[in-house]
Amino acid sequence: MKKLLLIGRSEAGKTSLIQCLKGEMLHYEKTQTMSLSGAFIDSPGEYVQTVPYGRALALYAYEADVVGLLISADEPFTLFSPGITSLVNRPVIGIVTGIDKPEADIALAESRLRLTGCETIFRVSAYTGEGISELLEYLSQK
Ligand SMILES: Nc1nc2c(ncn2[C@@H]2O[C@H](COP(=O)(O)OP(=O)(O)O)[C@@H](O)[C@H]2O)c(=O)[nH]1
Ligand SMILES: [Mg+2]
Repeated sequence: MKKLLLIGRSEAGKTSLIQCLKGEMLHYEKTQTMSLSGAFIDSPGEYVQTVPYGRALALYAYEADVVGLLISADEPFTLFSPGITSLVNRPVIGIVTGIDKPEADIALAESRLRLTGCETIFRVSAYTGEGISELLEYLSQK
């Protein structure tokens, strides 16, 4: 299993996605700090929302095999700058979360992820489980 670091704003669905990937029941948990859970590294949304913490994320990427940039399908705007995947010397995948949401605009979220430099993009819902097996399969490849 590749070790995955998840990055995205607060409420993007990082913690729920990890619970879902691990086959756990979803339960709300505020992410206070960087946390390692099996093959998954969760990060607080505050880390992408402020510049100094953002630098910390680039360092945490060294602990991971792959970095996932998350955008919830109903986010009104994105915090990710164009081309940021070039800051990290690990493969970066895009993950659109919350594709089950009524306000979801999956194509918009996906185009924002492409602008960051992500080439591989997964579309998932931690609620319905859609897209989770594709992501797990990617992570289980050597
Ligand atoms: N509809 C829907 N809601 C989700 C999904 N994933 C997370 N949520 C909800 O979005 C909120 C924030 O989720 P959380 O995982 O804590 O986000 P984090 O701040 O990025 O860790 C919670 O109320 C979740 O129940 C999803 O796939 N679909
Ligand atoms: Mg969280």
